Amino acid sequence: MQEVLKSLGISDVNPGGFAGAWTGSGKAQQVVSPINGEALATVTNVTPQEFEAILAKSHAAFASWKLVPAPKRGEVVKALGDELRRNKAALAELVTLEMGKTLREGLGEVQEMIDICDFAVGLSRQLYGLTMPSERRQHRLQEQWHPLGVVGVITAFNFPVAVWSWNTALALVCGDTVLWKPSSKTPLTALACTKIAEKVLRDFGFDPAICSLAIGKGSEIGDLINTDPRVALVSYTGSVPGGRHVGKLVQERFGRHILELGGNGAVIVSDKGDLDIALRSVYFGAIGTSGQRCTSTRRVIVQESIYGAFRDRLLELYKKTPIGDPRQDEILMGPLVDAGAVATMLAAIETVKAQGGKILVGGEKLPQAGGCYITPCIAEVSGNLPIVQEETFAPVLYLMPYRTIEEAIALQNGVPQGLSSAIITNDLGESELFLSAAGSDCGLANVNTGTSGAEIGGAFGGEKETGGGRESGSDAWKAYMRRQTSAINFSGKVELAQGITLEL
Ligand code: UN1
Repeated sequence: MQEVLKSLGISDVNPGGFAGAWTGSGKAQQVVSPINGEALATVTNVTPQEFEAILAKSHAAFASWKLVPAPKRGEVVKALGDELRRNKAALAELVTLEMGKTLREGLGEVQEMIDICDFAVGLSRQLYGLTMPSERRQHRLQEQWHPLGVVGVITAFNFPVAVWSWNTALALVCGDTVLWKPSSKTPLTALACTKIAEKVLRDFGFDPAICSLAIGKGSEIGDLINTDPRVALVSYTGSVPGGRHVGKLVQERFGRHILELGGNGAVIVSDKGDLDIALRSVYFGAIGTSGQRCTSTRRVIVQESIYGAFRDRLLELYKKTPIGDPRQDEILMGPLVDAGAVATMLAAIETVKAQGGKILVGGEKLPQAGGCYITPCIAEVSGNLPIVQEETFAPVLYLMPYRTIEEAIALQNGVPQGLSSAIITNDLGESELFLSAAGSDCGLANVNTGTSGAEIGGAFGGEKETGGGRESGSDAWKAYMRRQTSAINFSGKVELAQGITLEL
């Protein structure tokens, strides 16, 4: 355990701030592993004064970074991807140690970082603007994309490194600098990533403040990011109330934001689908990362003619779930992130019962040290009860029957969140309806694969209370740049648009 920390440059006590130099004289926080409650290392928070210096340096670094040609910035991101490849095993292990996801999922998360770097390298030569026909003779209309500024990246504990990389890889090729505030539950992985970025930037002779870091507890540091006009874009991943708060503060100063908030993923299991695919998709979607993904499957909507058969087979899988130390290969579900998450899950189960739901399996706290292990739970419900409409960030799965496909889609859409959804069917009419304007209202809508595990090539994000932001692939990069439209006149005369004449 100590070796992996050391190999990633983490000591017993680490300053939590970086903008070319490491600082952090604020409160010290000890990080313990949810695997067994053992202490991993200590991090000292940045003070508001230190934060100010970090932001000033990140802002100053933007002035020169934005002038570096985009394909050259892409070379830096290529080297970042290579450095992540070299550190893949160690970084994955640290993710597992710090937040408890299984090692195979930790490796998948680091792979996601590598993938977005590769994507961004290609993008660095494809930051295309359009040219449009002008309505005037010998005029040209064009648009260009310019670097935006400092991007404040506020991330959650559940994907402690991938979400930073989605934002950072794009921001860097777009010519922006990054100021990262990670979850206070996962500061060590943030230190490790920042040290990797620092090495790469120094190797190229660029200002390492291009990838800055400010670790601090509570909303103090977050609010300094949200309210400061030097932060051009705030990319926030977290809860709906958190996003509402960030959105208001950033909008107040007309800053930009990308909000990636709660999910409430549902899978519709049709009688015209493959039951084995349905089972595997739902099972991984619900217990993967111990139900702590935004994209986790929280609801299964099953056609009534196969409801009993599906439920019984899923219950069998749940009862056999190998739960334990997530570093062991045979384990499919590790701990929750902390004892508070277990308490939240237990409270939600009590609410389910009070609202008329029936617990079919799970929800038993296990005795391991650290108090973070619990068996995954399935609750049978008649529909979207009030508790079902809330995102409980834990492995609680709600099972409900449907009769018609229209009814299933209405149930799927009948929650405030709109991130991820899926249908398991081999019926073309059903899958096309699900993907049509009359279908899923989510940002992610899958067919014959589950709600989680989105690839980096697509835009990631969702609608309604999920916040509307998009990160990662497709044209999500546009949020990290400012668009400039130009009319260029080479006629030697003045001609006004819209046919307006000017007699002098
Ligand atoms: C998140 O849960 O915040 O689609 C991100 C997935 C992962 C990312 C999840 N690629 O499940």
